[in-house]
Amino acid sequence: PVVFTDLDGTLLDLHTYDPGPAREAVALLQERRIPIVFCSSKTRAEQLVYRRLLRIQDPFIVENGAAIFIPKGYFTVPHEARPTSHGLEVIELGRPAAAIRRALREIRKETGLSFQGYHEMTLEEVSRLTGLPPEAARRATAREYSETIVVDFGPADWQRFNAALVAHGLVCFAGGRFHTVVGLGTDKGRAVHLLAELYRRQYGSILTIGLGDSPNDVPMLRAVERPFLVQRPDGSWESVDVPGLVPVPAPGPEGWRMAIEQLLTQLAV
Ligand code: 2M8
Ligand code: MG
Ligand code: MG
Repeated sequence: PVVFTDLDGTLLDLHTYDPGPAREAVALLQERRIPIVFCSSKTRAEQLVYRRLLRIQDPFIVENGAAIFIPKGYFTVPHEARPTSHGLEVIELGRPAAAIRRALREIRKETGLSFQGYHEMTLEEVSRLTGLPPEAARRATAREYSETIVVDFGPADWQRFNAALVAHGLVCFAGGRFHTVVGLGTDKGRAVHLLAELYRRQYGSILTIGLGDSPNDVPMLRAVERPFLVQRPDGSWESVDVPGLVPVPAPGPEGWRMAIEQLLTQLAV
């Protein structure tokens, strides 16, 4: 098996960014040598910190499916990836952040809509908005293939904004609290499909598991055989349309722990 998981609001508490009770379940997977693949809108810099914290050494998917990072030598079968820093190789699926930021400025001029991207805020503003300490806020702004934006649109403005994005070859996904813009055709599901294929080339058939909490997780949940949806902090589930979805009756990391325990029980029989 391979576990693909969202971070914020799923493996990590949406507000404290802490894995809390999920740590026990991470350890259970690690004892069984089951890979844990982060699949999040978080950046490479942010995910490196959580990999270190949880001692995870598996590949990871950043910025809403825009790139896959693979430790050098992790797969021995050949695949398309180019070397980068931290002993990693990268498969880039999205568009460069600079081009996305440029297009967003043009869209603002064309539509007159008002929205604000991380790169247009000070570090203090991003820190206050996200609740991340300044150093972590800096890692969130170190975006390579996306831009997180803050918007307050009604339905009509959303329609105009989405149309403008598509015209510029972009698309926007709703995370737990904000929206993140990536290149059109980029989503968590596409990256999961590609990475699952690399696992299959290496190991033959594998069971794929997915855990998420938000609309941007839907493509990932649709791409796996066992999709789990954890609750929001208020105890509700995001309304999503995913065949075979298992709603977990607990929020964030507590739900993550329950889902993994349930999975391991099923795998044991
Ligand atoms: C953004 O991600 C969250 C989680 O899904 C969201 O969209 O609501 C990203 O900018 C991420 O990089 C950042 O760490 C997070 C902070 O809450 O916000
Ligand atoms: Mg989330
Ligand atoms: Mg996320």
